Amino acid sequence: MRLYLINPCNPLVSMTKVKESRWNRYRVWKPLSLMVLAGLTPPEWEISILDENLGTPDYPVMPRPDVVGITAFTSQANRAYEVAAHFRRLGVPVVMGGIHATMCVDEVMERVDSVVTGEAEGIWPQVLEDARHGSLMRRYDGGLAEINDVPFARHDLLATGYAFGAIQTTRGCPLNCSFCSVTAFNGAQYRQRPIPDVVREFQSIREKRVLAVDDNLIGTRPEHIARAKDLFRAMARATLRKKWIAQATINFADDEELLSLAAKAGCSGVFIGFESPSPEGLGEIGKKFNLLKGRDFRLSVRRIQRHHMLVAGSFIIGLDLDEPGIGKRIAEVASQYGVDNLNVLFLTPLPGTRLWERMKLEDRIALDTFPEDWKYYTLTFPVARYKHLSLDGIIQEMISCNRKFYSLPIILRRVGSNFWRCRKPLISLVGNLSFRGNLRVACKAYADFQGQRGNLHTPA
Ligand code: B12
Ligand code: SF4
Repeated sequence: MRLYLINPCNPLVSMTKVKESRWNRYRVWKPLSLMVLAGLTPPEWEISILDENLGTPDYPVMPRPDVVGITAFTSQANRAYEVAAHFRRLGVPVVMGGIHATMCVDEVMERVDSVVTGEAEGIWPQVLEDARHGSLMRRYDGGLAEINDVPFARHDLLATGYAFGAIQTTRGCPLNCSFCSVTAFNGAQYRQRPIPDVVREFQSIREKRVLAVDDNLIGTRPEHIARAKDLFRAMARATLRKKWIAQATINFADDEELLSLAAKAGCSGVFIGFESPSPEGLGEIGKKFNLLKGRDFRLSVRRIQRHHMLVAGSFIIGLDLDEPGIGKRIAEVASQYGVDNLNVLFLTPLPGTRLWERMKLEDRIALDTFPEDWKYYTLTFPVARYKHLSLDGIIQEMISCNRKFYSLPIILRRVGSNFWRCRKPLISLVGNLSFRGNLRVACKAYADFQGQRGNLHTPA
């Protein structure tokens, strides 16, 4: 039995163009969901994982599969349907799962043979068994998996061409920020995989660099932090010889022992969601957690950097309280905090989130010709109507933010300071120049977007 597991591309996302530049290897990330599904698949199936981010396979010349499984974030949904249509025309049953299938079941159900909602661990072997007998059901629900059942991902199945391996050590997040799908999809309970499993899986990864995809590797409560410390100790003991990066909340900086253990375990950088430069903004999106204990963000960032870990900060433009000038303000605040890289995204109502419900109710979702418009839900296009910012206005704010943070003199100052403190100046320089280089591409994408879809935006 032949199984194709497919990760569809989104042509609007520059990272799909991996063959155009060697540097793009650093922008494509492994589709871990498919590697986990492969880990759940019984041995009688011959599995191919096809990641369209590495180039679109020539499906017509490939051997006919018995079943096709497709994953998709919302931004990949259009392409997922094209791929599904191709295989359905050949009479091959198509199953789709993942976040978009879970949040938009009816839409997906119209375009594939079977939809799997939720996490797949408890249900995927059953789906395959039914497919083998030609008795696929229209819908399966995996719910939330028992975390000990998460299998080792099949790291051996993907082609080379990625700079980073991927691993997941926890699922779920209690914070439930209004714009984020994680709590709705993976639940509010923070579930942790057994440490020996994580360490052994780490050892099976080929790449020297690894992305821990956890939404928050360290968690928010004392018992979470204690587990993170145990994990880091076990990783250090296992001498993995890997450098890894992860996402974490800002409380990472609160515990010197945690920082020191993370560094010893190989952590080279963290991605932290600061989201808004103002406390009111954090209140609006439901992330007051960032403000606990009267936090000094600059000091927190410094503490992390002292352990030779880089800090990438993420902010959102387009909150209801954001007014003209917000772009420059974010760039200034990110520089004050001292982050090494800045990633700014447009506030985007993703289906299934609290923000989606609110914006829908207020008739503020500007791009709503679905499924076609899903391709713009990459957080790099303004798809909603914003309170104080017009379409042109919010795009200008984004451009001015990035131009300010990534201006050459400021990059040189940042990298110079890293050099002085012996903190990975080369990586910092490459990261900053790559973001700067992307600005031109982004401006072209905004111009195309304004030309094609801009007329739909009227102020909120
Ligand atoms: C790693 C990651 C990335 C990587 C992607 C790597 C990759 N190719 O998969 C990168 C950094 C590239 C990325 C990019 C983006 N991401 Co992202 N990302 C994540 C993150 C943190 C982890 C995903 C992961 O690997 N999980 C581990 C695997 C094992 O879990 P899983 O994917 O959920 O898969 C399970 C089930 O869903 C199910 N399943 C999944 N697929 C299938 C298929 C079948 C057939 C079946 C049966 C079951 C099934 O089974 C799996 C095992 O239980 C999630 C947050 C999260 N917790 O999911 C956000 C998340 C998926 N990302 C999100 C977003 C918005 C994006 C971007 C659009 C914007 C951005 N800049 O972040 C871009 C998309 C770019 C594009 N191509 O269009 C949103 C998606 C929401 C939505 N409705 O689409 C999430 C949920 C975060 C959030 N804040 O809400 N992301
Ligand atoms: S943005 Fe981060 S902290 Fe907020 S709910 Fe999502 S995963 Fe949790």
